[in-house]
Amino acid sequence: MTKADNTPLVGIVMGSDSDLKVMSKAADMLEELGIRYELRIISAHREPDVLVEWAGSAQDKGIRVIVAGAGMAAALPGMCAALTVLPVIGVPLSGKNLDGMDAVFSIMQMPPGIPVATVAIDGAKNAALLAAKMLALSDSELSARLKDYSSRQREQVLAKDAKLQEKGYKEYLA
Ligand code: RP5
Repeated sequence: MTKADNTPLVGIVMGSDSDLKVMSKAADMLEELGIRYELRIISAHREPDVLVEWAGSAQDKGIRVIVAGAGMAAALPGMCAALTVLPVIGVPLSGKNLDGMDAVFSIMQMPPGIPVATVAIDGAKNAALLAAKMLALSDSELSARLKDYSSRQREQVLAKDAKLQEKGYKEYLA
C-alpha cells in the first residue's frame, strides 16, 4: 500500500472522550463503506491551539470532509469551519443536561459566511453517510457502494414487513 493509500479522507473529531461512544458510529459507517478516516479527540475550548493546528492542516494532509461532534456549548464544528475551507458536518451530542438542544443551537446557528451542515442529535452515522456522499461525487466506486447500501436498507425493510404480514404484530413483538 502506498502512502497515499493510507491518507485519511474524512477527519472525525470530537470534543471529549465522553463523545466517543456516539461518534464511533461514524467510524463504523465509514469502515462499512471502505472510507479511510482519522479519529481525534480535540477540545475547542480546552486546547484551542491543538484545534488550530489540526483543522488548519487537515486539507494539506488529504482530508476532504470533517465530521465534528460536540456537546454542550459545542464550539468545535464551527471552529473547524472557521479554520478550513473543507466542508464540515456537525453532530450535536445529547450530553447530560439539556438533551442536546444546547449543542443543536450552538452548531446550527452559524453566522453567514461560515457554514456547518448539522445532522440530528447523536446523528454520527448520518454524518458519515453525508460525508461519503460528498466524497462519492468524485468517486464512482464509492457511489456504487452507497447504492448497494441503500439497496440493503430497502431489502431489510421489505423483509420486516413480510415478517409482520406473516406473523402479525403480537408475534412480531414477542
Ligand atoms: C464538550 O463538552 C464535549 O464535546 C462534550 O460533549 C462535553 C463534555 O465534555 P467532558 O466534560 O465530558 O470532557 O466540549
